[in-house]
Amino acid sequence: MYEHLKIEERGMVAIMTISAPKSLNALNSTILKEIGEYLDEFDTHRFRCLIVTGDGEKSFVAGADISEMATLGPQQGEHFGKTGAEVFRQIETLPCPVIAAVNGFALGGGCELAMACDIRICSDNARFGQPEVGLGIIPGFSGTVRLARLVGMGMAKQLIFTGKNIKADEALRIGLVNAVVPQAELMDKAMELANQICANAPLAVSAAKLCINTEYDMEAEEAIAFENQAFGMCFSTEDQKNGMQAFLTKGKCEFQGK
Ligand code: CO8
Repeated sequence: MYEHLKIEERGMVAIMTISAPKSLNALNSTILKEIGEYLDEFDTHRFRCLIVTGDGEKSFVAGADISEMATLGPQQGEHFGKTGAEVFRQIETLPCPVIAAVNGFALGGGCELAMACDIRICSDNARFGQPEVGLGIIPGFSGTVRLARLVGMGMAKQLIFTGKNIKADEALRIGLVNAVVPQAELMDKAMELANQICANAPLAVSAAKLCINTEYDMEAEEAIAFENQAFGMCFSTEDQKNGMQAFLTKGKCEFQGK
């Protein structure tokens, strides 16, 4: 049992809801620890997709907990940042895809959490931003790393230097989210995406995630070689045999993840 996480399981999809309503789901050390523990235990054989969302209709995550950070010194600040960055990296490297269903404010650490996920969709009331410089700090949960990769250097610098929030439609326009839907439809949309992913061969999806993440930082030659190897590995799976056989016999394959 977690104090600040609600976990739900719908078939092959797990849903992790961050819940700290009094602070608009702001991330404190306890929540970061709980997310880390949940991901450590995450059953990648049973679940083929994880959805991350926030409790309530107002906020996904309104940032790192400012009341916890207010009195930190440099070493403690670095430690807090490192803790968040490590947990977010766990999300990014989880073998199955992770969808952020952003249901409101995704500010500071909340925007950084969404960016650590593979796919972001949001409700029409969502707001994104990196307001840290207005608090005398910088994005510390890898926001300076991931925002530029997602929306380009110029837009990332504008968002981080001004600290201004943007609305859902602007987040869509700059490619920070993949889709905007009415709030009442957010979880249905997230589940629809998740189920589309779950219907595919999980080892192949996982290999594709590893490839995209890893190859991003490689030179082209090295990246292509990495993909070649992963592609070859797919041919050692039963799913590849069954998937291709099903196509050739005009059947449907229920992938087993083997
Ligand atoms: N931390 C702590 N408490 C928060 C936070 C937060 N990030 N956000 C909101 N709360 C609390 C408020 O203090 C308030 O508490 P109370 O009712 O006790 O006064 C409650 O949540 C409700 O908030 P508001 O009354 O402010 O609600 P509004 O609807 O008026 O405003 C906003 C909503 C716009 C979301 C507003 O709350 C806000 O601006 N929040 C702060 C957003 C922010 O600056 N986030 C970035 C934080 S810094 C960060 O995330 C850095 C990440 C990297 C860390 C690296 C470590 C070194």
